[in-house]
Amino acid sequence: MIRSLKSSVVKSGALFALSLFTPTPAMAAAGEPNLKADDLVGVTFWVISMALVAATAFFFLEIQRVAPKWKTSLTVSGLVTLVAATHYFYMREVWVATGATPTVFRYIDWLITVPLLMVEFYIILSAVTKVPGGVFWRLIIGTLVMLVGGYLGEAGLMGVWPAFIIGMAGWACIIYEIYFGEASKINAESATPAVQSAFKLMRNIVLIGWAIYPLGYFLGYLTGGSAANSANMLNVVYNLADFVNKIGFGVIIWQCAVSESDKA
Ligand SMILES: *C/C=C(C)/C=C/C=C(C)/C=C/C1=C(C)CCCC1(C)C
Repeated sequence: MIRSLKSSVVKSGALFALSLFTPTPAMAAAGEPNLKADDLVGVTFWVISMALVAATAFFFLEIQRVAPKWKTSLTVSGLVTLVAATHYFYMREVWVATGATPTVFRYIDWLITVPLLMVEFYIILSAVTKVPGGVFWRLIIGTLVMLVGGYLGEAGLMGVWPAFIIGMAGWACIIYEIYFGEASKINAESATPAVQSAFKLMRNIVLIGWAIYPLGYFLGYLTGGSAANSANMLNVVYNLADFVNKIGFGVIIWQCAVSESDKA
């Protein structure tokens, strides 16, 4: 009785929170520019923002299904997609209304969501063993170097090539930590089989899924193509990358949490 009451409170809370972030069609009716049929980049902004909303509802609702020590990971996954969905509503408006690349919104989103994703590595290991704080800090510092580098390049505050190299160096630090550093050793030595396989999948996402971002940067700034083509490529590729790396990453954690919880 209490349990079902609690779960319906959780459910209505999650749905209410989502409804706050879902803009009404009135926004489009009030003279805002409409999404054009040939604006494929704009369509990807819409599709991804809705997928992020759905993923957020899913992760939050599934919290009640998993064992207590897995709830935090699912909460963080839901926060990542919630923060991203909210930024996508703004990015989509900028793109549809002006055709400009929403760089500032994009980087504010990344500045919040990428550290949250990094924290997931720390949390899933901490659910099964003791993890030193250094692991956490190395992941966060790598993230900041990567994002600050990218931003300086995209905002025109630095040459696009040197900024790219700084960003790549930050990403390399993260990859080192999760493939060869302390985080990887703790996983290999102390984690349960389900955590180990989730950890490995997650780090493959950071290596392969995340590689889509520097590819987007390259296509957007370093090919010497026309400004319009470059902006289209940049935004489509970043949008696709967010779909894989925010929703896909969350689904892996969800799968791990469910299989570990059902075992108990
Ligand atoms: C949810 C958002 C995510 C997971 C964003 C990830 C962003 C990156 C992995 C960005 C990487 C970049 C480089 C490795 C080089 C410089 C340019 C960046 C910032 C696009």
